[in-house]
Amino acid sequence: MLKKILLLAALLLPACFAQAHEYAKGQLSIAHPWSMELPPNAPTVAAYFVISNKGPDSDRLLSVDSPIAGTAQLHEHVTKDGLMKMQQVETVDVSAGGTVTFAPMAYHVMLLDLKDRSKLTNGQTFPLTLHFEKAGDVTVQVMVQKQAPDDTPAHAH
Ligand SMILES: [Cu+2]
Repeated sequence: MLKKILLLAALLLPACFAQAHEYAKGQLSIAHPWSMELPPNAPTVAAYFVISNKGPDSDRLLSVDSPIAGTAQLHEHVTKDGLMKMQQVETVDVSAGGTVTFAPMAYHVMLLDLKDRSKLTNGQTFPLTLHFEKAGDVTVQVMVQKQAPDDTPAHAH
């Protein structure tokens, strides 16, 4: 019974209200950066977010970095010979008026050579800086969660 009430309360709350965090720089906005909580010995950690470009000009994500990792790469998921795998990409284009979703099984930031695991548990956040060709640098706080946000990958905002 209690569970039902809690579920109902959760449904009545707009999903974004409880955990919305969004960053803006120039024409760009970066919505809800998050990462899945992993076992403490996980060799790599992935980060996800949604980039929206509200302006008339295209932009490009050139690279990312985080103080918690020695290396941060941009990755994509591809299907090759019937196998799903991920591979590094040089840059990610964000077209004028476009949206690029970083999500499991899609584009993602891969953090390797982890230096500080203290922020990698549920409810914590860690900084991630995105370097854009035109908008410049945007530092966001990545929220570590046990589960993917309900509205992944298509975030209404
Ligand atoms: Cu990856």
